[in-house]
Amino acid sequence: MPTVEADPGPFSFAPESTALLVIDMQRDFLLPGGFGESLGNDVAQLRCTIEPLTALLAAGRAAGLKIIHTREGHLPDLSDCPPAKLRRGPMIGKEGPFGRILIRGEYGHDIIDELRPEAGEPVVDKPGKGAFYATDLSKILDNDGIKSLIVTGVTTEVCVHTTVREANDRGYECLVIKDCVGSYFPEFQRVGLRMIAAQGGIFGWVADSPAVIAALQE
Ligand code: C5J
Repeated sequence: MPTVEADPGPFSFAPESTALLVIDMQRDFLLPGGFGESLGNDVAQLRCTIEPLTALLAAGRAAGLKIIHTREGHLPDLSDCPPAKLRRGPMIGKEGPFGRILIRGEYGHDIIDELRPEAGEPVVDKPGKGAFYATDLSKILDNDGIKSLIVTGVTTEVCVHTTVREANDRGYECLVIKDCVGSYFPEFQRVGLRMIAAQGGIFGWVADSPAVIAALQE
């Protein structure tokens, strides 16, 4: 069974029951000139994940891992966007440089070209930060007997963290890939990753992508 050197200890996984989860690698969050940048964020802090994630995806596909992508966003009429979220994110649904911000079907809502899903890879649209809330993710994982998740994407302390916490409570073993998750805030990246593996791995494990790629290729 492939085993990866990780924090707080070795992480072993069976490829046939492991999914590689790619969270919210969307243009609205990652493109220069987009929604994320318009909030004053430095998108370079997220864009540094693209290259390692491209390599990890290639290795995951070659090893036969199930690949699942997610996108955060809402229906055009915003009926699935809680008023409380809209009050604190008033730009959601407004016209931006890449279409209506975080609205399904708009250019900015979709996944960046570099990480475009391949045919047959599920794309889970989620209205919340967690990938389990109000989605079919549990069913998709159950149907394929998935027990372990290799977690990547953005942002580390928001959608990645929420999803890992949801997954951990549902009994999945989560390995978070440190160079394949990104935050606009270096401090949140550092502390977010520490929080996953603290206290003996309270939410899961943390490792580098080269270690996972090497394990997949053994
Ligand atoms: C945020 C996300 N940060 N995908 N979304 O609002 O983490």
